[in-house]
Amino acid sequence: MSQHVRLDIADGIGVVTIDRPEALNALNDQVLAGIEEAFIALGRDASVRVVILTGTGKAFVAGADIKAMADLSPVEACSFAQRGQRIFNLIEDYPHPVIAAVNGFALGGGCELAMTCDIRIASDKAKAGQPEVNLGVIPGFGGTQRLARIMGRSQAKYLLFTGEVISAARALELGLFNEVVAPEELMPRCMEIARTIAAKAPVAVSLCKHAVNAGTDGTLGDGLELEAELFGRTFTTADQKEGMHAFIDKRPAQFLGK
Ligand code: DAK
Repeated sequence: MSQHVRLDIADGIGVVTIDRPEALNALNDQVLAGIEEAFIALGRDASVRVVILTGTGKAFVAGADIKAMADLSPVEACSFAQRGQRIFNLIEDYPHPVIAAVNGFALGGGCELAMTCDIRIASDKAKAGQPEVNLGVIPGFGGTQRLARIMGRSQAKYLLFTGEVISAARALELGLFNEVVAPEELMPRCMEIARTIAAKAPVAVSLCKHAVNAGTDGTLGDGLELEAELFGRTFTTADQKEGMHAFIDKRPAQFLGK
């Protein structure tokens, strides 16, 4: 694992911590490699049901590393973007929910990283934005696309054009953050949500994620067709039988993840 990224797994919950506080957790090659290694390792661990992604210090991630990017050639910039997008897709396509615990600045590539996660819980000290226009570039890790899908085109364009850095409270209003809590409550609240999700039927949770991700960008008809197919797939699992019979028997369900 990269020196800048830690992975801890306990009780079905993986915690990925970006730990490069001296550069506000800016995404350089080592940090990107560490995130990639962490999600590959998580993908191989069948015990994991939920992942929390966070940063150390006063930033979640303050963006792609401007110092590392400044003198890239166009070919190197393209390869950097492709690498970043591949890693961000790995998180978005990870089969279990990923919660961003946004502990501080989530700017540029950091805001884009948080947006690849399924749920964003933030400290009231967090700030978010896409300030790339201040640097003469546009977001390269999916920001124009995911921001508009989360908050609508008009609000996304405002943030993209102005580069404004917004408070956690404003990000909550815009739907970028799901919830804002006091800093000391951030990890306990994320763990509480993670434990709640981890207690549900894992295949059903995973298929919910897939249905939303794969089904909401096309027509409603196509999305409903996908939902019906995935609904049918849950009836191939032991957990569907267990969940329904536990309800009928008036007892808690014991899910096996199959
Ligand atoms: N990159 C590199 N270093 C950074 C950094 C960053 N994004 N953000 C902060 N740092 C470093 C600072 O340079 C400083 O280092 P030293 O001077 O101590 O060596 C250290 O972290 C502490 O930062 P500050 O001293 O600035 O701390 P403050 O509390 O005063 O200010 C700040 C915090 C977050 C307001 C400020 O650091 C800031 O404005 N940072 C830059 C935020 C930003 O502009 N982020 C967007 C980066 S651009 C693409 C792929 C990806 C992208 C674009 C294209 N393709 C390949 C097409 C993505 C672009 C971005 O993310």
